[in-house]
Amino acid sequence: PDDSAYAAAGVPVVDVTTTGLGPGPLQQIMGLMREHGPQLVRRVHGRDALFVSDLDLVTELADESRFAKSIGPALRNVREFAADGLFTAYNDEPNWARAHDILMPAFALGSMRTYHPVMYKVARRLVESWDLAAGDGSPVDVPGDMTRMTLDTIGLAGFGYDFASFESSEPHPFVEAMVRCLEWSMKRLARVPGGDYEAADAAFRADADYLAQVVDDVISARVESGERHTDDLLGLMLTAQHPRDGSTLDTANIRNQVITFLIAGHETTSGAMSFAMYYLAKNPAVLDLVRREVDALWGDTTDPEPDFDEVGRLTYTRQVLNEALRLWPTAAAFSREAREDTLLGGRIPLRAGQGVTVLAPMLHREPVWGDNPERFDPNRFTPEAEAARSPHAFKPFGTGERACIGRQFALHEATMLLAMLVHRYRLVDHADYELSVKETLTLKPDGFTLTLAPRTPAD
Ligand code: MNH
Repeated sequence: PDDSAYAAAGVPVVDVTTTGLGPGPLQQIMGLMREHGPQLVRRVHGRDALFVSDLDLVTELADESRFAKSIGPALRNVREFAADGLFTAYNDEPNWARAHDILMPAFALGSMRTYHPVMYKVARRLVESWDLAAGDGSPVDVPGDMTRMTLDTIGLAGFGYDFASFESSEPHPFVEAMVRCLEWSMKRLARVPGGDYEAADAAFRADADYLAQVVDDVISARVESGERHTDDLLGLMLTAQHPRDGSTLDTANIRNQVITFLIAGHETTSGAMSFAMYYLAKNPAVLDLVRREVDALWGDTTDPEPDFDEVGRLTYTRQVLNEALRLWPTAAAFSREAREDTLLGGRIPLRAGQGVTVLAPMLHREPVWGDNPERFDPNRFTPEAEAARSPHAFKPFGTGERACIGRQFALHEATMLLAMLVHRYRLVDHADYELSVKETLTLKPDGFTLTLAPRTPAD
C-alpha cells in the first residue's frame, strides 16, 4: 500500500530515517506506539514495515486460514547463517514439515522427563558457581551465567555435547560469534543505501563459518563416538525417518537444524530467566510467595534435587516466568503474512505475502491487561485469570503451527532453576540496578548483577 492507503486506513507512517533505528529497534517501536498508537508503519530509507500490537488485529493475524508465518527482513538475515533450519525455513520449504514432524516427539512431555536429569545437572553447575560468589560476596553476572547454563543445557540435552561454559570466565566463543551474527542481522535492517558494509559482512562471514565449524564438531563427536542415541535431537536427526513418507534429513539440513537449536534453544530462555530474576529482586512480596512455594516442597533441605513432577507443581514460580515474559518477551516480535489479498481489521489493505509484525511487548500492555500494565503481578497468570482472558493477549512463543517448539523445554528448565535459586539464596540488589534492555534481536537486561547470601532460617 502507498501512503494514501495507509492514511485512509488510519495507520500513521513514521519515518525514522534521520535518526536510524538506534541500538534498540524494538524499544524504538515501543516508543513510537506509545506516541502514535498500536498500528504504525515504520519507514527507514524508504523501506516500510507495518507493526501492530492491538489485540483485535493480533487475533485476526493468528487465524491460520488467512495468515501464516512470514520470514520478514530480520529472519531473512538470520537465514544467512541458519538457512532452512526450523526457525527460518519458509512455510512451503519441504524441509520445514519434514524436520518438524521428525523432531516433534523430542518435544513431547515424555521427552522432557528424559531431559530433566541433564537440566538438573547443569543447574547445579550454576549453583556451584553462585555458591562461590555467595561465599566471597562478589557479584554474579546474571544474564551471563544464565546464558552459560542454557547453552550447556541445550548442548547436552539436545546433542550430548558439553560446552562447559562455567569453566571459563569468558563467554563461550560460540556465544560471542552467535551474538555478533544476531547483531549483524539486526543492524543490517538499518543500512543506508550505497553505504559500505564490506568489512561488516566479512566479519559476519567469519563468524557464521565458525558457528558452522562448531556444529560440525558437535555432529562428528556423535558420529565418531559410534553411539546410536535415538532419543535426543541429534539422534533423531541422524536416524529418524519421517513418520509417513520415510524420508530423512540431509546432512546440510542437519547442520542448519543444529545451529538453529543451539541458538533458539538458549538465547531467549537465558533472557527470560534474567528478567524473572530482575523482577524477583525488585518485588519482595512476589519473592516471598515464591519462597513459600519452594519451601513447601523442599523445606530446609540443603541441596534439594527437584524431581520431574515437582517442577510441574511449581505453579507460582511458573506464573513469575510468564509475567516476566509478558513485560519482556525475549523474542519480542514475530511476523505474519496474508495468504491472499485481504483487509486487516476490515481496513488495512494487505497484498498476498505482505508481512505484518506483531510487537509482543506492546500486545502485552494492551488494555486487556488492566490499567496498570507496567506493574509486575504474577497473579495475572492464575488459571482463573488466564481462562478469563483471550488466548491471543499473550504471545511470547509466537502463534500457530510455527509457534515455538521448545516452549515446554524452556519452561521446565527455567522454572526449576528459578526455584532452586530462590530456595538457596537471598538476592541482594547491591547496585540498585536500573533496568536497561539490550537488544541483539533478542532482549536481555544489560549489565544486571546481583550479590548473594545464603538464606537463613529467618528469611
Ligand atoms: Mn523458541 C520458534 C520464542 C525457547 C526452539 N520461539 C519461536 C518463536 C518464538 C519463540 C516467538 C516463533 C517465531 C516466529 O514466529 O517467527 N523460544 C521463544 C522463547 C523462548 C524459546 C521466548 C524461551 C523463553 N525455542 C526455545 C527453546 C528451543 C526453541 C528452548 C529449543 C530447545 N523456537 C524454537 C524453534 C522455533 C522456535 C526450533 C521454530 C519453530 C518452527 O518454526 O517450526
